[in-house]
Amino acid sequence: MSRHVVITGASSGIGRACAEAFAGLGDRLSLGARRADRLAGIASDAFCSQLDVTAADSVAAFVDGAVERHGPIDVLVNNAGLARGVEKIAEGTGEAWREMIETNVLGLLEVTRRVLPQMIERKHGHVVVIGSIAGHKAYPGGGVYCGSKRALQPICEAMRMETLGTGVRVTSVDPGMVETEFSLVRFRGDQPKADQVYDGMRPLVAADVAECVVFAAGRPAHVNLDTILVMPTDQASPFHVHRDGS
Ligand code: NDP
Ligand code: 8X3
Repeated sequence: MSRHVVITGASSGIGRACAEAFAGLGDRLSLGARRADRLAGIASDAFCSQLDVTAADSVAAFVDGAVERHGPIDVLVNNAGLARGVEKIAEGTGEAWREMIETNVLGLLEVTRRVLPQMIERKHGHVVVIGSIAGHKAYPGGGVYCGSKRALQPICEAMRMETLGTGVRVTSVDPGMVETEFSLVRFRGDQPKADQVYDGMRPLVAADVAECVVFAAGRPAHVNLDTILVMPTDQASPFHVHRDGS
């Protein structure tokens, strides 16, 4: 039976790939991002709407619009997120820190709190969170981004405890390096620097991560995949990346 799948940050990368994968299974989609013009055409009959997860009124309007179009939400994919900069803590700026924490943590919470009560009431639903290897291992220049992704682990753990007995599932899909617009955003539009990140190694592509999301969401109702850590074969940790010639 077709599910109503809501995806935040569907205008690019992993979010877009998730939208394409669920659309291929015939699910009903609600897609949000700030660049709403990019959402049109991803899937026919999708509810596409401008969404800024850092703005509570935008989140409320998006979730209300989604439910109005496609009914109760079966799967929420909390994907919207970003890293901004590679400054060390001593050189960082409050602006970039706030942007990451407001998007990756507070934004995710705002969307989730709008959706979760309906799932608990229906005793059915699946919250998928896109975490990161960065939430498992910190690295210099990534302190705040890593912290924002680490924060998702206790949030997911607590949600599992709080929804125990309701049938609601919570899965964290935590990828290593994925070639998307992520590095371009992190390096503030500097394409050569972004390309360098993946130089000589084979990163994951967004569809690899989407497959994990779709797999988790497709398990029988009694099975919850807690955490999926998915890495490129060429990456063993943030510090161990095999590159041609290395
Ligand atoms: P992209 O930059 O390609 O996509 C990020 C998406 O998030 C875009 O669709 C963007 O849409 C959306 N987004 C950002 N800020 C907001 C906001 N305030 N409100 C709504 N949407 C927002 O990168 P990825 O696909 O790689 O990133 C997706 C997720 O995967 C992120 O959470 C990231 O941290 C995580 N991740 C990425 C990895 C990688 O190596 N690429 C590895 C591990 C995790 P728009 O700008 O239109 O609003
Ligand atoms: C993105 C992966 O290793 O660049 O979450 O932090 S990493």
